[in-house]
Amino acid sequence: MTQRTLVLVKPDGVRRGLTGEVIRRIEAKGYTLAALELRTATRELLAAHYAEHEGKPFYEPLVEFMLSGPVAAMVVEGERCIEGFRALAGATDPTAAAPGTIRGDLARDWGLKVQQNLVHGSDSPESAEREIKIWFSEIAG
Ligand code: DAT
Ligand code: MG
Repeated sequence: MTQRTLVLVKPDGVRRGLTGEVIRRIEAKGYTLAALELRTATRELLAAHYAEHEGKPFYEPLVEFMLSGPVAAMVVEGERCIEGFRALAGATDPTAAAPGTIRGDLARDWGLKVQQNLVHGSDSPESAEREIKIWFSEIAG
């Protein structure tokens, strides 16, 4: 089942020069890029993107962090790539993320800043469809 998923290299990843490393891992896995753009998010875009987390204690710091610099937004395509990219990314908490994963190898907990975990990947087909519409309305559908 070929799927599309929304992947973001978050501002920490772009700042640290890890965009290429994330893309390398995606391509090495056999997935392809259907869209790729360096972009500075807005509060409105992030409110839509992170709607499920609104009201949680980490929501405001997360949004501020996501506004702190450009993100590399991409649509990744491939067989079961939604689950597949989540496996490549590793656990949300970079300290707990397994070695071999993007977060496990490259991210660390910068003092309770779990949000600085380098990448985002959609967590379900419904999320992927919703998020691709938010970030890449021109190729959604
Ligand atoms: P994921 O990015 O693995 O899908 P999520 O959707 O639960 O994780 O949360 C979105 C982001 O919010 C996550 O990448 C980092 C941040 N976050 C989640 N839980 C957090 C927490 N307990 N403290 C601080 N930031 C958190
Ligand atoms: Mg999530």
